[in-house]
Amino acid sequence: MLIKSAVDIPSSEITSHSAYLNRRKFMQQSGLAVAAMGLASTAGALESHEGTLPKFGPDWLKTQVAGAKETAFGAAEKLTPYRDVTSYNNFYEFGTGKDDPARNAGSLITDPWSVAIEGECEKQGVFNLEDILKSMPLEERIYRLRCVEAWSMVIPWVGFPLAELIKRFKPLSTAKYVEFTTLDAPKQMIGQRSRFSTIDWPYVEALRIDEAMNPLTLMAVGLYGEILPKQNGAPIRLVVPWKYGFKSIKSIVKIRFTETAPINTWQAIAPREYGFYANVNPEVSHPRWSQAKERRLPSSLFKTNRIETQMFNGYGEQVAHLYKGMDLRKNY
Ligand SMILES: Nc1nc2c(c(=O)[nH]1)N[C@H]1C(S)=C(S)[C@@H](COP(=O)(O)O)O[C@H]1N2
Ligand SMILES: [Mo]
Repeated sequence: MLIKSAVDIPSSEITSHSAYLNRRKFMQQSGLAVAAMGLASTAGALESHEGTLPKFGPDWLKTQVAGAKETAFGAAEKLTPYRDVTSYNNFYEFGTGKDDPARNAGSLITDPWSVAIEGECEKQGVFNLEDILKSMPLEERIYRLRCVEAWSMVIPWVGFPLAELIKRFKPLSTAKYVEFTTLDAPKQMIGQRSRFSTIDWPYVEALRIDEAMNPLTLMAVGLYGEILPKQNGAPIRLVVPWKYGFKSIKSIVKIRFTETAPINTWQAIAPREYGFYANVNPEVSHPRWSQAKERRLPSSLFKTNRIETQMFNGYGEQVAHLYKGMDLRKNY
């Protein structure tokens, strides 16, 4: 049953940052007040995107995500609405059209989920998601996401620094790279069944270990205060905000520490167009288009919302030191 809330925040306001945070605050406060009165929580009725919320996923994860700590990350940024974040996607395992993942990802089984830890580390093994997230404090971080195709979004993620996870598995001194692999399950993923696919599944991405350990690098398990929708990479994905979106690999089932640089999926398909680093860089064009500007979603024919692209997607202060002395034209 849907209980009408006492405070209705107009949907036109809901996507602005302050409205979102105020709503969260209200939900927390009302949650407390309601609990004190011994009544069921009505917080769900406040959701502007009610009806499109994930109806799958284990309760323990939903509870943990809902309790994520707010942070100051990206607080000045205007959020891309939930609808755009969850209906305009790249997830080729579910088709190549932007609306294919939202339509086709329902068949993905996200619970139970486990992640295999392999390679140059002390603690290898297969760990279920619940154990990985146990005692992992979740936080909310608002990050810009810049796709190599020259569109971008602003997304409030819920997750934890990848560094926290890496430390637990005790990488050896020979671990120079960290490789991530997406689920390989053609029965669940219609795009993996396609005979026309140019991708050699499963999707693979990797970072240098110092990039992986950078405090900005996030493992996300939620967005907009909810668990990740399947089209956004449920139940766990990478988010590397200073790199083009294809580095932010979805639905991860394996993390492997390696001594040599892995070959990533897009790098293997078109090495002249997609390099290992893929740092957002307005000065280095893609061979087929300029990277100087981007289309910030939501955008339309009449309001294209084109903005200047920033070096390292605006995160240079935190990450430029990682590439000191490197020629970023060669290391694209
Ligand atoms: N496994 C997998 N991960 C992926 C992709 C993909 O096709 N498969 N697409 C990437 C690209 S190109 C982008 S821009 C982002 C998009 O993330 P979003 O749909 O959550 O905005 O996911 C990245 N992660
Ligand atoms: Mo992308």
